[in-house]
Amino acid sequence: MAASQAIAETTAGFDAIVIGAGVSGLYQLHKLRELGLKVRVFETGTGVGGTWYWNRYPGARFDSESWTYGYSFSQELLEEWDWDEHFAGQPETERYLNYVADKFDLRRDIQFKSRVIAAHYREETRSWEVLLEDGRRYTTRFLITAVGVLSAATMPTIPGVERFHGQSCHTHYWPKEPVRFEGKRVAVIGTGATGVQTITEVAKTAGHLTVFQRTPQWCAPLHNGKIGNDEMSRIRANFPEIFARCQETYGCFIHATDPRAALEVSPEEREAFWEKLYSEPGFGIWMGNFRDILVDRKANALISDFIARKIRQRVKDPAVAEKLIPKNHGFGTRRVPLESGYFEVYNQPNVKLVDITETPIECITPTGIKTSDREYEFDIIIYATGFDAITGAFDRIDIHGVGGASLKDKWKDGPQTFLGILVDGFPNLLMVMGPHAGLGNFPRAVEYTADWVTDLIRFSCERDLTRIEATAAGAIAWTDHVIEASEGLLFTEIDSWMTGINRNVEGKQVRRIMRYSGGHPAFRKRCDAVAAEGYRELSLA
Ligand code: NA7
Repeated sequence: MAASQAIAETTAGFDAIVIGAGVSGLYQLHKLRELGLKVRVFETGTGVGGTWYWNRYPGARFDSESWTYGYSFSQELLEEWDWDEHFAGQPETERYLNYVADKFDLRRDIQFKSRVIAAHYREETRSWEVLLEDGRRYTTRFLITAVGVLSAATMPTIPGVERFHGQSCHTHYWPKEPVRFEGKRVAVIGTGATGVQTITEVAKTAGHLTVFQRTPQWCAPLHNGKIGNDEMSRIRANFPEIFARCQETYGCFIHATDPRAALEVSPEEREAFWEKLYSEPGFGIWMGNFRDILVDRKANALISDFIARKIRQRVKDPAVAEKLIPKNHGFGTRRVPLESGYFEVYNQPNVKLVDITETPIECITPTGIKTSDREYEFDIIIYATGFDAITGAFDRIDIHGVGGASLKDKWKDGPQTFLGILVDGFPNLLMVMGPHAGLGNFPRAVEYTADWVTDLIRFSCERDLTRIEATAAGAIAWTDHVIEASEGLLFTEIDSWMTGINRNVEGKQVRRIMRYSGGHPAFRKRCDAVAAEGYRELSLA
């Protein structure tokens, strides 16, 4: 780059800077362009896709139906794109997001290999100064985070990780070049949704696979399948109904909670319903189950018992089956991993399960892993050890608002936001899928939130308003409401990324409410009301 160009860039002012070119960032860019704004997206990676750019690990795929996950905003796009599988793998999804980026000519406003490391609000100019890792600085009126909820990967704090001489990798940072497992001794640490997918795939070809499990999971079958031309035509014809249904459900999935309670129906009816759900594709067993399984301990114990029986049927060695059945949390109180033959993996002669609650890992050695009872030698160690979820990606950027206040400090005892979109004390900062927004079928919520953000910016531009901020009272009220909405939900009593726990990160050992649990329809209703009343609940100047 010529020096003059570099200087020009250093001083360039944007109307909006978006951090991240994943599902949220791409759509937000497209929307802001419609307003005619000067927008720049900064993306750490060398390509678009976010989650679907980074997570190339073996077996990475959707647990959402592909045709409910794609963007809904463009009829043309819906007509042009054919999904290959009901639950697309990472390569297909990455191809899709690249197709979207090309179709809408998004790349010309995306700056790749550009990690944002700091953002400081300047009151004098009502703008943000954004600093990249390579030292370049930019200014912008609006700063929009599209950093994802599971993008700050965390390595385990096991001594010796850096000493291993073989190949090792966190699943999130999986290399673009294929990794071969034939004849290799492979270890996987971690059995969350990622570990479950990785283990199932690696076990197919590894010489030997050893799984180091700390907490087993209540996994349920994915039942993936190919989508033929006729089926894709039928899906396409149904898109209006499909998206309308997603709008009505709690998590924006096609699966809606069954209005019955597990404890109201006869044991036979209950069992038959669960058998049906277990045999059907996708999250029905979690999101389309009886209304009480995630709030009532008895109902939860019954569904947990049902799934435990399934695990015992599928795993031949009863001792191994017992190790694979969770004992410290009930079904659905952590994110349910969907699997395609996961439990059967443990019937293979080339797979061994190590329960590290019995024999803890002491260290990683140059040749493998040492537990309390023996040393293992490996060629490859895979860390499927998860993320500093929801606030982690924010914590990794040095964000300062009015008077130099740090966002990380503000959120040290848990996030405080208005609608998961704005933060008091941080004017002109807007978050797409920030903390205390609802989780679920991500793109459905992304489209709504990015539209809401765009409408707010349009409203401000039309009125020459240059400072948008949540009020402290508004943020307190939303935070209280988020906490209230989670009361009685069994997941709040369990350690997981959904309650902000990550034992590998300092300060993330206390359970917190990290997301809005009132459901997407309620979330949208509240956001719609704020907009309909001319954003009077915000401080605008
Ligand atoms: P998760 O669900 O947070 O799983 C991480 C796994 O790694 C989990 O089994 C952890 O055990 C384990 N872990 C983490 N640190 C260690 C150490 N130090 N030693 C041993 N085991 C460890 O992350 P995923 O990537 O699987 O899934 C994240 C989300 O991405 C997923 O829910 C989907 O929505 C997509 P633990 O359970 O903490 O005992």
